Amino acid sequence: MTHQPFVHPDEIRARFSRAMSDMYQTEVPLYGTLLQLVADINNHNMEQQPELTRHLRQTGEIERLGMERHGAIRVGTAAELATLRRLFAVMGMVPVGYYDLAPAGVPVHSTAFRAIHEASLQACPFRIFTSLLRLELIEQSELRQQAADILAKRNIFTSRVIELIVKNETAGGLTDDDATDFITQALEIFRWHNQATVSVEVYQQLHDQHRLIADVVAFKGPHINHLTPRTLNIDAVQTAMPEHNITPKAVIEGPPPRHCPILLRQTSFKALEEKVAFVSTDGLLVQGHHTARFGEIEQRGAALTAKGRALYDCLLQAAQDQLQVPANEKNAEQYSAILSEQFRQFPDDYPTMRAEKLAFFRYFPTEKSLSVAAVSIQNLTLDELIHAEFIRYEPLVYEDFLPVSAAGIFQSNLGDKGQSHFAGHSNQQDFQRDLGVEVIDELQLYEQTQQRSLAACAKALKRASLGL
Ligand code: OOG
Ligand code: NI
Repeated sequence: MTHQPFVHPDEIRARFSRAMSDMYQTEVPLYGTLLQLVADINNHNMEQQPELTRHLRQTGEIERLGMERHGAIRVGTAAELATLRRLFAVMGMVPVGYYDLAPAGVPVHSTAFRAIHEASLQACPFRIFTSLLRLELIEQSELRQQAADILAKRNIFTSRVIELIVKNETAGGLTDDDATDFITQALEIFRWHNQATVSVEVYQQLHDQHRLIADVVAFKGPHINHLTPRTLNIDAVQTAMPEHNITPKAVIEGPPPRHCPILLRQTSFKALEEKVAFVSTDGLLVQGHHTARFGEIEQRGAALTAKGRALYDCLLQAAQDQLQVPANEKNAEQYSAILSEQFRQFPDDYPTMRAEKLAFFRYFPTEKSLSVAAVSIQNLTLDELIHAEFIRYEPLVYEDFLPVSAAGIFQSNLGDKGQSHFAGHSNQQDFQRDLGVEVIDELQLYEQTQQRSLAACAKALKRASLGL
C-alpha cells in the first residue's frame, strides 16, 4: 500500500484562509468591495513609491500582501475554545498573546491563533482573533444560568471534523483528501446562520445585558464576524470608503500616520443589520434582526520591543487623557492632531528606532558581504558592518493585535449603549486553563526571529556569531 504524503500545515492554512474569504464575500458582499478597494490602493501606492516596493521585496512581504488577512470569532465555553485550539493546530496556528477586553467594557478575553515562524508567516500570515465570553460578568444570576444552559446544549463541531482533528493528532498530519475534507468541515463552524436558537424574548434579555452576549449565545455557532485585509495606506482607504458606499468608523485606531509605521492601525465599517428568524414558544418562526458582522482594514508596521511598546502605551494614554472624552465623529480631527503631537516623542526613522532598541529588526547580508574576503571583516561589530554596508536591516512586521484598538473595534459595532467597563479583573490563568495550554509571549517570538536573522548573517560572513 502506498502512503499519501501529508499536506504541510502552512498549505492547509493558506487554503482555509482563501475558503474563508470566499465564504465571507458571499455572506457580506461589502467585504468583497473593500477587498477590491484595498488591492487598488495597494497597487497604486507601490507604483508611486519605489522605496516602499523595494522594502516589501526585500522582506518578502510583497508576496504575502494580497493574501494577508485576519478574522475574528467569539466562543461561549471553555470546551469550544479548547477544541478550536486543536482545530487551529491542524493549520499550524497556535495561541499567541492574551488580551483582556473587560476594562474596556467588553465581557471577553482573547488570544490570537497564528503561525509563529517567519517562514510560515511568509507562506501565509492568516490569524484568527478568538474571544471567549466571560459569563461570570453577567450580573443577573438567572440570566447567567440561562445563557450557560443554552451554551451547554450546543455543539459547534461536526463529528467528521472531530475525527479529522484526532487523525491529525495521532498520525501527525493530514493527507490531501483529508485536508480538503477538513477545510470544508471547519468552514461549517464559522458559517452564518440566519436562524437563532432562542426566542426573541431571550435574545432581547441577552442583548440588553450586552449585545455581544446575544451574539455569542443566541446562535448555533461562532460565525466569523469580520475578515481584515492589509492595506499599505489606511488613510487613503478610510477617505475612499464613503465613495464606495462604505461608512467607516470615525477614527483610525492605533498610532498616528508615520514615516516608519509601527504596530497596527485599524479601522472598520459599521456592522450590518441582518434578518434573523427567532423561534417562538409555539414552534413558529418570528422575523427579527441582529447586527454583528462588519468589515475592517489594517496597516501593519514594525513590531516593538517591550521598551518601544511601553512608550507607545504611554503616548496613546496621554493623547486619550488630553482629549478627556472618547474619540468620536465630532472630535475626530482634534484627536488626530493630539495623537500626532504626542507621538512626536516616538522616533520616526529606523536607525534611531534601532539604536534606541524600540523595535525588532531582521538583518540581511548584502551583496557586498558575499564578495569580500571574510577575513577582512572578522573584527567588525554589527554596527560597523551595517555602516560599511555588509549588512542591512528591515523592521519586523507586527503580527499581533492591540487591546485598546480591539476594544475600539468592538465598541464601534456595539452601539453607544455599551457599558464603560467591567469590574472583573484580568484573568490570564483562567483563560489558559480553559484553552488547555499557556499562550505564547509574542515578544519572545520577535526576539527569536531577530536572532535567527543575525545567525544567518554570521553564517554568510563566516563568523561564529553576531551580537546586537
Ligand atoms: C474582535 C475585535 C478585535 C481586532 O482586529 O482588533 C479585532 C471582535 O469583534 O470579535 O478583530
Ligand atoms: Ni479585527
